[in-house]
Amino acid sequence: MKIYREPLATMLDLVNKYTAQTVDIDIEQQVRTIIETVMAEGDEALRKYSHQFDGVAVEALEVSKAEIEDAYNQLPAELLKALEVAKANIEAFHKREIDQSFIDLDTTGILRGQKVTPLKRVGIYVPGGTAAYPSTILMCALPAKIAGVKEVIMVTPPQKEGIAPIVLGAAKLAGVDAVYQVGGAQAVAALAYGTESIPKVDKIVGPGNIYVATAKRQVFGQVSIDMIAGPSEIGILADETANPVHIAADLLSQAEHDKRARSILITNSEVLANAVATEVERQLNELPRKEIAKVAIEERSFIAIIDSIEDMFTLMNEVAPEHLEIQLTNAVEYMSLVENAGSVFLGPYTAEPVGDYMGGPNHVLPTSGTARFSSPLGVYDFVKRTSFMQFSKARLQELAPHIAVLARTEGLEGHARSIEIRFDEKADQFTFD
Ligand code: HSO
Ligand code: ZN
Repeated sequence: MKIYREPLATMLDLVNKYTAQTVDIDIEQQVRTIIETVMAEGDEALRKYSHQFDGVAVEALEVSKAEIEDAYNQLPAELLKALEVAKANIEAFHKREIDQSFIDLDTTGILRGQKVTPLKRVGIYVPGGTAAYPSTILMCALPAKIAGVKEVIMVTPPQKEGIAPIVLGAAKLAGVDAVYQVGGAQAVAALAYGTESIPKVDKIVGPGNIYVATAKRQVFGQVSIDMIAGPSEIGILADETANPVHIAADLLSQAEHDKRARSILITNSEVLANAVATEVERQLNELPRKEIAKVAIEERSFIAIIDSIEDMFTLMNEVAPEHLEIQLTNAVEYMSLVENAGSVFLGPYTAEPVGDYMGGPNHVLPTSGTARFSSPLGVYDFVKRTSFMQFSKARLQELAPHIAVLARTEGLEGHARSIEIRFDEKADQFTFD
């Protein structure tokens, strides 16, 4: 693993170079065509693309309730137990995220407030193959259910041997209402516009490959989306009190996700930096997914040695990592220095995978520096707000001249009259005759 010992300014430049994003025009165009075809041809287009891209001839797009029930009943006991523990922890945390409606009655003659309403129907995209993680199904569906979403539906690419029973079992446990076997950009198009079999949704959430991500970007506006999730990242801030064997394992835990994953250690200890680099090499060779993790470690990851704790945080805030571990003494005291991070893991025993599975907070998190402006997936993603107000005649009269001035300044005479006419005696005497 590369070790840098450079001034802060040089390291900040290096970090920016790592996070530059690119757009692939060719994929943009292919996805646009797929979306237009699904809009025009509906289910027929979904079957055609499933055959072309997944090599599967799909009859019924919806997976039967009996198949889902069977899959759930056949979950190995140990796995079912693990999913149940995860569910309980995720629910306990996410219940704290519920947004309350409010009414403000503080001023006589004025009532105003905000009503929070759940989205009616949402769609979860679950990738196919080995990236079909049951944990992600819980992370997406449970907050939606807690928010009060009536219908949570799921799409996942068709498989020759049928959708994996663990995916279907996890979907049932998470309260998913219907599962459709369709993937890629065509599935996103179906969720956004609806087809004969698949109802259109208000929001699409969940991770996916570049085609899914591009499709989500293109249908945004027609529907809402959660975020565009990139490869996993972990940032670790540690000093000489941290254990290099643990830190190396944590860096590798995210590196094994993807060749484009990124693992970064920032430390003020040269001794720790060297020990972690050696440990990463050693543990990497023993990892079943070493082919993937090796590329992520060699091409996208690094260790930076920075002398002051403040500067360590400045650099990490520039990285804005999806996951941030703080392995410093009294870790929680450093939360005030954290500005940009998806989810923070404090102290020596909060290894990142605690959060991937069952710590409670969500694991669908902002990546690629987007923690600068966005948040973990949460209950708040599945609701919308509507504001309301009511004014008495006297309260309106106080504001009337100010409204009229602003309206006329904007050249909107009709706006001014709509207010002033309420104080016009002739209008008051109006009768139907
Ligand atoms: N670390 C991944 C989530 C995940 N890990 C699922 C294991 N399963 C992105 O946050
Ligand atoms: Zn993970």
